Amino acid sequence: MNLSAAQLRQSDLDHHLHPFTDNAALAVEGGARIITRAEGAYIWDIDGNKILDGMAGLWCVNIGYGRKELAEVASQQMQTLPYYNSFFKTATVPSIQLAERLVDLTPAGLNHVFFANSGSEANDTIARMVRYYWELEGQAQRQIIIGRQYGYHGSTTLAASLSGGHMHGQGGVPLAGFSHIRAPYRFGADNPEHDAEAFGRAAAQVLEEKILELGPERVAAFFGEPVQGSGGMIIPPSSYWPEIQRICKKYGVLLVADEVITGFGRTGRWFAAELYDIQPDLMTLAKGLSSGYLPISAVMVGDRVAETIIHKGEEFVHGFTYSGHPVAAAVALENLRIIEEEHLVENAADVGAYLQASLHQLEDHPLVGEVRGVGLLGAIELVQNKAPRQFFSPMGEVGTRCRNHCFANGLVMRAVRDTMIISPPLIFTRAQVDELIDKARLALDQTWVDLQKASAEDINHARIA
Ligand code: PXG
Repeated sequence: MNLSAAQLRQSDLDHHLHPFTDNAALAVEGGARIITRAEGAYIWDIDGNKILDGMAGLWCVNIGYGRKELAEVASQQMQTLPYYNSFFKTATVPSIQLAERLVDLTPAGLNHVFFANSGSEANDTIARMVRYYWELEGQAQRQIIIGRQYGYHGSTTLAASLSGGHMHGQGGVPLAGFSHIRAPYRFGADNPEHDAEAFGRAAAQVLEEKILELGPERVAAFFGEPVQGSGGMIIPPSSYWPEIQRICKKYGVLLVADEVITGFGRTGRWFAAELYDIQPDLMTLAKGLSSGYLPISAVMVGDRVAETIIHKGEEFVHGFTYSGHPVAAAVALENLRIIEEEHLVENAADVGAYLQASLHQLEDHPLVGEVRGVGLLGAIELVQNKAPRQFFSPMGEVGTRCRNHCFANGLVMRAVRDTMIISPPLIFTRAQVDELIDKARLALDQTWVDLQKASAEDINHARIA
């Protein structure tokens, strides 16, 4: 039986609890937009609307939609060996090949891989691994893990604890053993220092203060996204990461780079660790690893931790049924082949530079306080007043309004608070950047008109009152 769009929408409302969604509000708004197919950088909804996907799904469809090669590889692997695990002294060919490929691609020193199925699971894995590492090193009191405000590392209880305060408060989060420092968010700072580099260093030095406050002998690791994605596209000044690295080294604290968003070409380099010259002890990978075609994630483990776990440890009692799933691993390998052979990292750098230049053209808009970005990541900050910088209050309403206009204009752009976020597939062309900027400008204009109308109505209401 073929259900109509309205029937599907109703069924969705009746039975499907959506992630990160106010399900009651979704019902009031008439239910979900149902996406039915996709090709390249475009998605289509059930009503036939064609929409430019400025978010690559959820920051993950790096090679774009509709690549038949991945479907064929998955089909082949399913027919040969649909499943086997890597527990109990077994392995599968794709998982072995993918581990080697990842060791080759990632920065030097990351020579071991542990597979999971999502970024959240990979980060859970790292938290257990680093605490176990310190136990094996005879420093079992090193248990505290430091994350950052606006950080996002996933939604399991542990990954949400590690994430910033916006993820805390519901369902027993945060767990004990996590601490947080501020983000290098210059545009959002109360008193942004004029000099970006000085601001970056100061934001990093908060880590040293926190380590000293907690006691270095109690701190296991620091987790950071090289660029904070879903926290609002927070791009650190170039002084930030070298200082973080110096501080971690000084106190022996393990440095974890969560490259779930920034990995696999997003910033115009294979990994943002290269861009910022970070030498992480561990690295989290997911999303672009398979371009979202199947769920798979990986923990890259550096020699320091791997040597201890392998040579001093016993059985590491940790793993998932689907760790190193052969079909997901085969699809990931094919995805990496396409990224490499089609020079998509270079395309992200090249079209990314064009995107950054194009975004700057929006700075003259009355709603735009700042644009920023790197590679194929972009952000547009919407403000009530440009100078002095004043955010809207309450935050988030104007961003949501702008996002809704974008959708209606045929563009997916995400809103974080009042920051519009862009993260298109790495196959993006200059023509698609132009299309994105045109649609974004239209949405900004429509949002501006809405705000003028609202304030005119406020004035009229005030007169009547
Ligand atoms: N680390 C980072 C840096 C992420 O961005 C995760 C870990 C968790 O990955 P999984 O696979 O467990 O979801 C993420 C995920 C958004 C949005 O709205 C962002 C993510 C997930 C869902 C929504 O921006 N990032």
